[in-house]
Amino acid sequence: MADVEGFCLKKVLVVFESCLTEKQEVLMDPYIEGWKGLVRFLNSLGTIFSFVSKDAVTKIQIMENFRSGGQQEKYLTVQSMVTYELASGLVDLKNRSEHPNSGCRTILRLHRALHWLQLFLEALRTSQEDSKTSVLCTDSYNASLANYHPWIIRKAATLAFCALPTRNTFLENMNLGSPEEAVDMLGEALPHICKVYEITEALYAKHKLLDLP
Ligand code: 1PZ
Repeated sequence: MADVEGFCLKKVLVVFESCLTEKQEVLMDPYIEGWKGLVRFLNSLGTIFSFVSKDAVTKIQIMENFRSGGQQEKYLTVQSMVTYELASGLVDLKNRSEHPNSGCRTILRLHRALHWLQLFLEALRTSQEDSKTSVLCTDSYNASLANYHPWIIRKAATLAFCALPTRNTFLENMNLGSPEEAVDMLGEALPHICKVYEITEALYAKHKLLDLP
């Protein structure tokens, strides 16, 4: 579907499918690509979400810099990044000090946001036609990402959610055809995002990285 007249979320969601290697590792380039697409979709919802997309863009850029820098092959997968950064002492484990923007802590922020996305899209998919997008979005945010955000950000986020369009308009904004067709696509695409999320979560848990400052 043409990007000029809108934005096809399906293309973005299928990118997450290509993140997984045979060895169940998460490839960095499609992960970054997927995030860029999500940011474009977010921007299509209006400037009220600029403060969100700005932060996501900053984090995407940090990861792109690693992927084009001198140690780029170390950042081929999330797994190789964790191994490399930990072995080289490149991760601040207690306080943000010498390595404030490690790949590990940056991916952790995106990873937590991916959990919110998963909950939100699943709620949207299974909701009734007259459900309020803002309520679905707030509930999934409170169940996930909000736990890591200070009060002021929670406040700003919850206020911005009120500007979300109705469920059917939102589904139509995905440019996948009718709301019913969009719901079907979500059913196909979401398991791939879940898988990427679960693998990253298990990796971070194994290395005790889930609370990186
Ligand atoms: C459909 C509506 C979309 C609403 C987006 C829901 C997410 C609200 C998140 C609010 C984030 C506010 C801005 C900055 C937050 C940062 O402080 C944190 C922690 O990073 P640190 O300060 O430690 O460096 N950043 C994040 O939690 C990452 C947030 C990324 C959000 C990406 C949303 C993508 C939306 C896709 C929409 C389809």
